[in-house]
Amino acid sequence: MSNIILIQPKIGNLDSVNRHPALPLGLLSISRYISKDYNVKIIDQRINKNWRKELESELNKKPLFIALTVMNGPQLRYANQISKLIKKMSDIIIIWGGPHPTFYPESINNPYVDIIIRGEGEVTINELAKAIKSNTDLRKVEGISFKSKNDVIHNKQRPNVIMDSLPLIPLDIINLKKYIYNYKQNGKKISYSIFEASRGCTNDCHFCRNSANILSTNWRGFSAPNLFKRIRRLIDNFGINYFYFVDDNFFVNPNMIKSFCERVNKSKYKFQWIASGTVKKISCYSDEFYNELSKSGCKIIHIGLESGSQKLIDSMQKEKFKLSDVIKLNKRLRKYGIVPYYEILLGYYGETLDDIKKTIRLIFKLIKDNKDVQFSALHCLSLYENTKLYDFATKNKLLNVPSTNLESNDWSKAKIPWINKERKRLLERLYFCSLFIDNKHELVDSFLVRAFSKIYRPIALYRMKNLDFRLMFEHRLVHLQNIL
Ligand code: B12
Repeated sequence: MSNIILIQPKIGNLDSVNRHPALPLGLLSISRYISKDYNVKIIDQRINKNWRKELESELNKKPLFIALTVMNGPQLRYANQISKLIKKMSDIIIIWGGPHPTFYPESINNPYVDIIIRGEGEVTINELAKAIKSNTDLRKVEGISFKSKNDVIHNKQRPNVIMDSLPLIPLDIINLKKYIYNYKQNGKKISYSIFEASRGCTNDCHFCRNSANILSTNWRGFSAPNLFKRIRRLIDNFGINYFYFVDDNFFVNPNMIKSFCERVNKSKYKFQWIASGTVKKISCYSDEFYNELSKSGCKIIHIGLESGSQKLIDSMQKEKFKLSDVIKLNKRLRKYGIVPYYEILLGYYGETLDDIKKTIRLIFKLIKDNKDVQFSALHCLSLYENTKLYDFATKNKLLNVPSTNLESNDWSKAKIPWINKERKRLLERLYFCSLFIDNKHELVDSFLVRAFSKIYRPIALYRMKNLDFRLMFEHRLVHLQNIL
């Protein structure tokens, strides 16, 4: 059997505060088919300090190829470093897959990359492995871009998978324990992991990768029985009892969710879960529905709010909603013990100081109505190539460089071309304070970070409410910046 090496590069500062990095779901997912016919090995740079040694020893065994998962931001920098290192040591084929090459196919021009896989990788990597092994024409493999002599060839896009048709993820190829986060909650042992239930999104936020015209990201999910079966396997075999569904929009199909909750509620299985959705989708559920959700263990819902300015919401989101809907939703969720976690970003095109103040006022109103509420860090948006916002910026000549510097698309930095120095300063200070305005830090491994958060919270709230950043030097604690 040939060997295939898959690499999970580091993410960024997050790695140093969390001892339990997220399950490498992308790589596990693409191993579903290939793990049967090849020896698949995952080298995870986040957890293996000796990854270089491991890589060297695997290279000596002459694998069929090495493939890396790459998202933009700091991970892209690590992926570049690793690929360069491999090219120095060998002539083994290097493949990149994941969100970055998918939404930026130009990454095939990177001198250290031979092939990129665009979009979902499960079927493509299997076909590609067969083609490489049998030395057949790569032009027949849908969903890849590759170099051929002095040319770059972009093959046709592969259609998206039907979720229920996917085999189970091969958990035996990793040491799962390293990815499960165990902690105590009210004296009870919690074993927490990420998982996925659906792909794609129905909203079309102009800053989001789902708005990229380059790929169809139509929404699809597991059916209720299938999702429940996959979850039971993780509970029975690995004792996981807290799931974070990383889907962009879990709440699209009410019938599926209702049926999923009913199954859970009728069964002996008890677990908790977190998922994300849009304001519009979550708001239209009935009280009875929320009751079922809450009984089934739904603890936190991530809600794509994005701004406290109606004008900005209307200009960036397809699914229209009013801010008054959010205030109602906030109170309703409280009744059912479900914590709303609002996703908010700053720096959208056209955002004024007054819009920022509106967002802050809304945050404080939501906290006043529901003390458990949580917020994402108020990071400045990252401008991703090929999104609607990026296209708009290109057409209107707003970009001062031909392409954004994708490597440094880091949440802690305000790096968009249309904000001035003063606004950048404000956004970076707001970002730092927003890390500590609620109790989201409770899930962070580092005791130091948790302790700092508790002490700093009142100061963070004061600074944010009054936009008072006098004598502020604490945001220079860069290692704390990327943690939440
Ligand atoms: C969990 C998660 C994280 C985790 C870690 C993930 C990990 N693997 O270690 C954490 C919280 C650390 C994280 C951090 C960040 N994230 Co994140 N994250 C996610 C999230 C929610 C889920 C990823 C996942 O597991 N999906 C499920 C799997 C099955 O899907 P997948 O990874 O896309 O894999 C499929 C394909 O992409 C492809 N594929 C993936 N890898 C590979 C590899 C090969 C070789 C092949 C062939 C195919 C392939 O095949 C897979 C199956 O079809 C996604 C959003 C999403 N819904 O996917 C964002 C997402 C990946 N994150 C994103 C970003 C930008 C970040 C940050 C860099 C943000 C920032 N600007 O700072 C930060 C880093 C912060 C820091 N400074 O340290 C973006 C990437 C956008 C882009 N164009 O690259 C996403 C898509 C969110 C978004 N909508 O914008 N993230």
